[in-house]
Amino acid sequence: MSIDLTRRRFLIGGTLASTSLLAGCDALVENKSIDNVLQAGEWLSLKAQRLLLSGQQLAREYTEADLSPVFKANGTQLPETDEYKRLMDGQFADWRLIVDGRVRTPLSLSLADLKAMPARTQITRHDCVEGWSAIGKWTGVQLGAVLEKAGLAPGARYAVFHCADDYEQSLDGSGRYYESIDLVDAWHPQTILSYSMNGRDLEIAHGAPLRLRVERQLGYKHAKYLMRIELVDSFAHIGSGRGGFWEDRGYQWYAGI
Ligand SMILES: Nc1nc2c(c(=O)[nH]1)N[C@H]1C(S)=C(S)[C@@H](COP(=O)(O)O)O[C@H]1N2
Ligand SMILES: [Mo]
Repeated sequence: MSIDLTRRRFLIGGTLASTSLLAGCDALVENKSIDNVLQAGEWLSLKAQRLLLSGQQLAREYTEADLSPVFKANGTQLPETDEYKRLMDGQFADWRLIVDGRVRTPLSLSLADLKAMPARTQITRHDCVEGWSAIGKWTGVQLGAVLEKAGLAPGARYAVFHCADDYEQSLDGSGRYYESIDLVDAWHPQTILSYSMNGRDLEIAHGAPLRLRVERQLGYKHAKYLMRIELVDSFAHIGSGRGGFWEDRGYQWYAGI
């Protein structure tokens, strides 16, 4: 068996185990019994172990001095759907992030809900296949924390990010932007749902109100204008079945750098 398969199995096992351990963490707040303390400790080491055993490396992080004076906006810079325009006109007060599919508890989260969760800030370099890079500062909530809230149901293997924009009307008729990552990247500490760039609210051009940062992969994986995260066992039924808008047009699904 390849190392990758072993890793995948470990992670899925770990993820399912974590949902019950997480229930222990919640209970800890109300009831500090020894059982729960042990469970919380186990949960922390599980996360640490997962990171070590999977050989997850962090993408390089930079300093404020490295920030690019100009960060190009690419792809869609203003979604044209009526739904998005309505949400934008209301300053995204009515926007909700849906988390559904193979989860135990489907979620509908407002921007305030996401901002109330622990935040992570990271200064990273974005590399676009079109041949430009830029360093930006991103703040958001770790995707793993959101998925822990929802709890994975059996069969969850990938997180699919459904976006608000139609990038083009071609192929199967729908040019809706979407992307997907596996659970290894979903739980990577630098994989965040970002609502702030360079210390300011995320601009429309960069994916407001919420975009994915998945720092060890190329630019097209960083889905902007997030509307829904769907947990699936396969993405064969979505778009043209290759796991993303650009993957359906020939790009690689795993865009690690
Ligand atoms: N929804 C959506 N997400 C997207 C795109 C897009 O067109 N629509 N373009 C991708 C590409 S190719 C890149 S390089 C980055 C650009 O992000 P930026 O506009 O913040 O520079 O977003 C990615 N995510
Ligand atoms: Mo890109």
